[in-house]
Amino acid sequence: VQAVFRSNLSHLLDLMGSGKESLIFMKKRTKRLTAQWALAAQRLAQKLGATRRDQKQILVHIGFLTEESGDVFSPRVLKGGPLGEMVQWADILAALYVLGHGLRVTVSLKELQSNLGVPPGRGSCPLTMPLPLICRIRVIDTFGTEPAYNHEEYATLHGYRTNWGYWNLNPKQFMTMFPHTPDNSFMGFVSEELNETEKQLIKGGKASNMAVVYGKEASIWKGKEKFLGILNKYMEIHGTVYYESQRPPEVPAFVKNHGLLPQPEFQQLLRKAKLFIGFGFPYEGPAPLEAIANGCIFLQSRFSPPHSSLNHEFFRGKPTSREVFSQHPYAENFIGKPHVWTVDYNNSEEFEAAIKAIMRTQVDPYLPYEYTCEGMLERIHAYIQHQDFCVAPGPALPGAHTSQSPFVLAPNATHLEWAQNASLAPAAWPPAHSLRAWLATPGRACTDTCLDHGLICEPSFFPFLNSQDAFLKLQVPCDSTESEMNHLYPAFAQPGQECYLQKDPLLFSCAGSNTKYRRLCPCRDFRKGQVALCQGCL
Ligand code: U2F
Repeated sequence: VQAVFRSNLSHLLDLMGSGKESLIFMKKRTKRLTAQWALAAQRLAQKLGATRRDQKQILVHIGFLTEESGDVFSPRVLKGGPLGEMVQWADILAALYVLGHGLRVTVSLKELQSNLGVPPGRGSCPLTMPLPLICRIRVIDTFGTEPAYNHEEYATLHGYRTNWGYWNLNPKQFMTMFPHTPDNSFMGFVSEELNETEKQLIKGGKASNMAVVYGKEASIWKGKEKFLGILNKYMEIHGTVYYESQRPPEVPAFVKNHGLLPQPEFQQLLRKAKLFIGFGFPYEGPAPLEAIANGCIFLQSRFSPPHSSLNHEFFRGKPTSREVFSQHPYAENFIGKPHVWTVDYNNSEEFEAAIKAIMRTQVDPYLPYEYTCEGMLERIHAYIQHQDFCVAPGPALPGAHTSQSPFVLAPNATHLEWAQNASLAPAAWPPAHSLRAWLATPGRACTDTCLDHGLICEPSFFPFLNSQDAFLKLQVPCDSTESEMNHLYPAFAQPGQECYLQKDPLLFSCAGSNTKYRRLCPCRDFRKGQVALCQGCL
């Protein structure tokens, strides 16, 4: 069956169920964005022309919202708790629905099990799932799971075992909120897009001295008096901090606190403001993208040393060793100046100078293509058409065989999965001709090495580099070659001129580095504003 684009989302709203504050938030968002989704669908349909799209049957289990997992989100929706995840879940559902796929949504373990036809107790976690289902899973995983943490035996032996991960999935089955490491698939979410008239209106209506502070929870403001004091010399400060009856003590009296706002009103506030200022938390949320899309400049602190699971409570236990150099690395690296200013907050002069310069800087509202509705539809369309983990070439995955029965799963994290059509040909994707190999400098990860060359690491190309022949072609002088399990291999160790090959394809990893090694890195090009897709990848 061919998938047909949908522009009426009322049936989706019914599918999403009701009752919980989290679902109410998600449904309001979906309803508000209906026109944007419809327009995006029209544009993508035009772009794809006569491309055949198969309709998939997709079950989305929102594990985090189930009673079985404790549903910590729903009670905090109206109290300043995280909304970023719900933004993403709403947008994923909308994208799948608009693309025309068959959709089912479950928010309890019971519903999940009855949809899967598995006995109670099974089905919520890949480790307890029937094998044929495993290769059909997609896991929505905000911060990502690096291969070293995903490989159960390796993680256990080498200290990478955390509360999450070690599921032996193809790392691409984990789908993230931002493009962290290309070992995972970048799923993303959307931000509202402005048309030209709206952009002009907003530019004209900006108050150059109005700042909005990033942070709906009072704790984020704690200990920030010094910065707020400096900022207050130049700008009128607004906040959207949740409070019960009186002003939270962390928020100084000179701040105009609106309380937690409904999403559309928060957008309106951003439209008037010049500056959106972060104080270091939350990490990597949607709000800075919304601010920039509404013509604000985002000012944030540089982290030196960088935060990671090794030194910061928030990241501890997360299956990643990624080092975070600022509150919002995507904003810093993929957007940058003039929209994003990353400065050392410990240096008051630098901080103050940035505020003064920002007040004089004109910017246009800006939204990267990958965070528009069309960009998200394009990306998910490409994944659905091309990613097939049941017939993965190279890596021998558990449950790597096809079956007609659709989908599945999830415990604590939210998981999303779609059925793959068993007849789908395992065509190489991305196409192998986009491979560009690079030998990293000692201590450099493949993620960074590829970016250094204006490219992106592509883990599915590792098998092409994992041979003596590949080392030879790159003119690496190997005195000897060994094959071992190590997530940094293939690599070259300088003293001794030894070349190392990867023994277990499940461990191929763009992330990771060690000064002992020069890693052999598979890179590819990417579309401007759509880093997940190579030039010839649609
Ligand atoms: C992140 O979650 P957060 O919810 O803290 O992320 P934010 O960037 O603050 O924004 C989420 C949404 O909240 C909305 C705003 C954003 O789309 O439009 N909002 C609102 O409705 N009313 C207001 O007054 C202010 C904002 C992140 F997404 C998660 O991955 C992290 O787990 C979490 C903790 O670091 O931070």
